[in-house]
Amino acid sequence: MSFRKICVLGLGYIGLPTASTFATHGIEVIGVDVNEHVVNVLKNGEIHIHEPGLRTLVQAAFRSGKLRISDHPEPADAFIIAVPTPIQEDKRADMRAVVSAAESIVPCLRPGNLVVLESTSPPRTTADLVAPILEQSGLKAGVDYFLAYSPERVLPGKILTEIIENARVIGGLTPKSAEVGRELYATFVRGDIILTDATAAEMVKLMENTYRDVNIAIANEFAGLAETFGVDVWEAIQTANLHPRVNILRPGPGVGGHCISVDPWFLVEAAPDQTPLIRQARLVNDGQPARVVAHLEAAVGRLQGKRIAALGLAYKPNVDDLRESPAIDVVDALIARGAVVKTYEPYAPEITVSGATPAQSIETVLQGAEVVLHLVNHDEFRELDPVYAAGAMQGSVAMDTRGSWNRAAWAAAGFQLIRLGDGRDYA
Ligand code: SAJ
Repeated sequence: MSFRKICVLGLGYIGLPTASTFATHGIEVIGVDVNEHVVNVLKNGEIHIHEPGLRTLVQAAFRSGKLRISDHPEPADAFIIAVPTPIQEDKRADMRAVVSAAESIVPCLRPGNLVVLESTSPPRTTADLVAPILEQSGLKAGVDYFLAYSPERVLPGKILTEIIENARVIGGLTPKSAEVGRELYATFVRGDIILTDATAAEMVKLMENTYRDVNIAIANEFAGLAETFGVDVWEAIQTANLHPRVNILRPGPGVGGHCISVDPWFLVEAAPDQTPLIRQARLVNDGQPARVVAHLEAAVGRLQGKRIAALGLAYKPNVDDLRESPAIDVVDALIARGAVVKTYEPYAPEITVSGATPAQSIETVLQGAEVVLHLVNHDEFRELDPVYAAGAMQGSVAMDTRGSWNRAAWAAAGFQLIRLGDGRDYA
C-alpha cells in the first residue's frame, strides 16, 4: 500500500516529531491538534515544547512543503493518534482524548485506510475502545480498513534519534493490519519492526515502563536500607551491578514524567487483584519526596524558617518537562514545613512553585541559602563546584538526592554533605 497523505492527531512530544519525520521523508502530513495555542504557535513556525533538535526538524518539515497544521483531520491514507492518556486522581486512565480523536476520524475514514493508536493505553483499548468508535463509520476494522497499535518508546531528550533507530512494535487488530502498519513505519524506522497483535503491543509498552518503575522502586528501598545499615547505596549498587546478571537502577527523590509514573497504574486498573507488586512499587516511588524531606530534617533539625536553595524542578536531567516531577513534590513538602525555598530550573526559569521564589541563575538561587538541595541531575548541578557554592551561600549544608556530589570535595569546601541512601554518617 502506498501512503501519500497521513493525518497525525496530537502534536505533543510524540505527535510533532512523528509528523515532522514523516514529512521530511516525503509523505504529505496534516498535523492536527485541538489546542488553539499549539496550532497558532506551530503555524507561526515556532514550537511549544523543548526537545533537542526538534525546532530544526519541524522547520525542515515546513520547508519541505509536506507539513501542514490544522485543528481538524481530513481524509487521508492513514491516521495516527498520538494524544495524551494521563491518569486521573483515582489513578484510572483518562481516555477522553483518545475517544475524541477517534470520533474525529470517523467522518474521514475511507475503505483501505490505516488507523494507528500510538498513545500508551490500558490493555485491550485498541480492540474494545477504538475499534467500536471507528466502526460508527460503517466500516469494519480489519476488513474494510486496518487498525493497529504501535507504542511510542522514545526517551525524552533523545526522541529524534530513538524514533528512527529504536525497534518498533506494531500490533494489528488483524495480521493484515500489522503488515500495513509495517509499510507505513518502514518509511523512516531503521530499527527492527516487530509485528504482533494489538493487545500484545499494548502490554509490551506497559511492561517496559512498569519493569523500570519496579527496578527504581527496589533501588529506592535499598537506599533506605543502606541508611539504616550504615552503607553507601551508590557504591553498593555499583558493585552489585558488576555481577553479569544484575542491573539495579538509581535511587532518587522519586519517579516523574508522564510515562513511568503513570503507565503501571494502567495495569493495576485493569487487574487490581493481579498487581500487588506493581502497585507497591508505585507507592514506594511516590513516597520518595517525603523520605527526602524527612532525611533532611533528621540531619539538620526543624525546617521552619530554613533558607533552602532547591536545584531543579524538571522530572529528569536536561529537559524542561515538569510533569509529575518529584522535585516539585519535594519543594511543596519543604514549604509545608515552613522552609523558605528558592528554586532554580535552568530549562524553565519562569516556572514558579506556589510559596517558593524562582531564581534565574545558580548564583541567585544560592545567595543567602543555608542549605543547597540537589534534586535534578542537570549537568549544571551535577558539576556544581562546592568551593563556588560555599562562597555564594550563607550556610554550609548540602543534600544530594542524585548520588552525584563527591563527599570529599564537598567536605573539603566546608560542607556537611547529606546524601540520599548514604548511611555511613548515621550508622
Ligand atoms: N529515574 C530514577 N532512577 C533511574 C532512572 C530514572 O529515579 O535510575 C527517574 C527519573 O529521574 C525520572 C523517571 O525515573 O523522574 C523517569 O525517567 P526515565 O528517563 O527513566 O524515563 P522517561 O519517563 O523519560 O521515558 C520512559 C522510557 N521508558 C523506558 O526506558 C522503559 C522511554 O523509552 C519511553 O518511551 C517513555 O518512558 C514513554 O513515553 O513511555
